[in-house]
Amino acid sequence: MKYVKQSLKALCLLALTTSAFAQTHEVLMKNRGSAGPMVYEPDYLEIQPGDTVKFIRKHKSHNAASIAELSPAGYPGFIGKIDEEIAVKYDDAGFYGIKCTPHYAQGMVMLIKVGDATLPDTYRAFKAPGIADKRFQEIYSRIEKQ
Ligand SMILES: [Cu+2]
Repeated sequence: MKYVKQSLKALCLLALTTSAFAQTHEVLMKNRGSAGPMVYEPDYLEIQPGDTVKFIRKHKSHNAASIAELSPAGYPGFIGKIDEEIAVKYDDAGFYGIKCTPHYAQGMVMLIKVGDATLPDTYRAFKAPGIADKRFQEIYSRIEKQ
């Protein structure tokens, strides 16, 4: 019985440490993917507050930058340099739009959901340039079906 109790205690400790560990999620910046040319893969992530997203340079001439209109109020945002592999930590719940600065209108965008959040109506109403709008609307309808 003592052994069982100790095992349970160990299991609980393990569970606690696991959930306390922030994760790092990798997103590839690519010239072409399954969704067509100029993509992030994946184009949608659900992460927990404290997690980090790392943008990996699979192909050249891309970056990752926040989209002011598709960020929670007060978010300072960031702009990665071209070909820079940046790691961005997300502490606050909400939805965060990401764009590749040179390929924004070509639809190189993605969306990150942090923690518990509801997609704001302003996101859906916002018209991103070129193909980016179509890709965002497609991501939104995918979220709705979940
Ligand atoms: Cu790009």
